[in-house]
Amino acid sequence: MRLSRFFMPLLKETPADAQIVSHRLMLRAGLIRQQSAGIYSWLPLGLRVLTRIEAIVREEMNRAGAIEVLMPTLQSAELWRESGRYDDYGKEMLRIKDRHDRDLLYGPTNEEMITEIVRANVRSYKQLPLNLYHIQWKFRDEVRPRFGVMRGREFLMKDAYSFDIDAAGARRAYNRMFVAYLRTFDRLGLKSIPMQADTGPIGGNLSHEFIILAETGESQVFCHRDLIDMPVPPAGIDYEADLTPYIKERTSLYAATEEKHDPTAFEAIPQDKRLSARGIEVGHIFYFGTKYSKAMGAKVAGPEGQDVFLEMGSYGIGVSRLVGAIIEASHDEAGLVWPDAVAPFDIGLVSLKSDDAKTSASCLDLYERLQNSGKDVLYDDTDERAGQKFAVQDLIGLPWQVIVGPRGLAAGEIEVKNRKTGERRTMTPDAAINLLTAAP
Ligand code: 5CA
Repeated sequence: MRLSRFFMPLLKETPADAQIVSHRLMLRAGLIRQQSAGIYSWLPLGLRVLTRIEAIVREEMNRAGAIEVLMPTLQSAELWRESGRYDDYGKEMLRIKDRHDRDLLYGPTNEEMITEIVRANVRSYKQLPLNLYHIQWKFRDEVRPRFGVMRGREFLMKDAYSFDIDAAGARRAYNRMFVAYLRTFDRLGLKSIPMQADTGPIGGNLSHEFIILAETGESQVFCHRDLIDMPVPPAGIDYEADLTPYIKERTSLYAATEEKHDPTAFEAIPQDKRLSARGIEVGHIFYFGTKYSKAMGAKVAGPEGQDVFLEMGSYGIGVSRLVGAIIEASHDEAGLVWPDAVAPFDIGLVSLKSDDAKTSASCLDLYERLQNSGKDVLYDDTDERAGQKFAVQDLIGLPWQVIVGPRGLAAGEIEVKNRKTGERRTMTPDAAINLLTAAP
């Protein structure tokens, strides 16, 4: 993509009402634009990041055996009256009337709708287990939307729902999601810690929040320090195998959010290993048994022909919140520092003199060769001055910068900068291609 033809509206001034660094940087680097409180447009750079996160979430869900569907954002109030949550949900739910005066709502979550789909289509235990998920916009009329996409009113969520014939099966489904979540956040360059958590309006009595430690996080959390660097399950993990030993190991050390905090258990941890910190909740998994299946009559024929209510769990990831969480974990004074896996482009190619024929020819050659080897390149072909171009590159935080100017070219060299380490090296264009297209 040529910058001269791209749409990347940067802000010069830091927006006064943005309180945390991720929100400030998302606005300054033109990732999002606020449309109303807690409601954002995703501009091209932001959308590219969001899409890449979504792809990783999808890949790990599929690998764990979940199946993708897409449910609508608007739901009928009737479904929610069946579960009893239409009244319980209160003001957080956005309620809408259509032209026939029917009650609709903008979905804050989808337990009811997915239960209806499974109730209508699954008749026998032989069709189980089943885990269905979608990645869809949600609306919650939060009392205090804040910190940009961290606590929005409209936000993108991955929500999965598992259906099993018995509690043991449901626990296996829960364990699979537990492992898939650790892998997903690791691939996004984040260290997540599963913590015992409150189930709130979703229900049930077993749940884990996946927390990223960050000073700006909204949750107060308590845990054993050794959890921070625990290894993550490998890509080849067998999801059909018994994952219990793995989950046991992961949950053997104390980790809880404020609502579930047990000071006695916490103080039993050696003092130098106690961690009381702030965290961002990027995912939340729940086991709630037959709460929805009983209320909504979702049952199947069991092995002996008897009717059995479905055992269920639900599993959420805050996809749009993750953009903010990744930035909180990875930035510096000059701007964003994207992990390779989610960067909006792999490389920023900077021409130091766009009106110089040799420089332009060299840039174009690099641009084409890098793109042909599968790299996404943002080519700054504008006629801004060099200092300004460097500041923009640092602000948008692409993993690599390739800087091409007449003086270097006269010596047959260009410059390559690693955004994360700040290291700059001069080399020939061929050496740069080799470096940047080497397998990650
Ligand atoms: N139905 C369940 C699981 S699918 C559910 O809704 N869980 S949840 O309420 O915990 O939300 C799942 C995830 O969505 C949270 O872990 C969080 O990362 C994200 N999330 C929740 N509310 C917001 C919000 N207002 N803004 C941005 N992300 C949010």
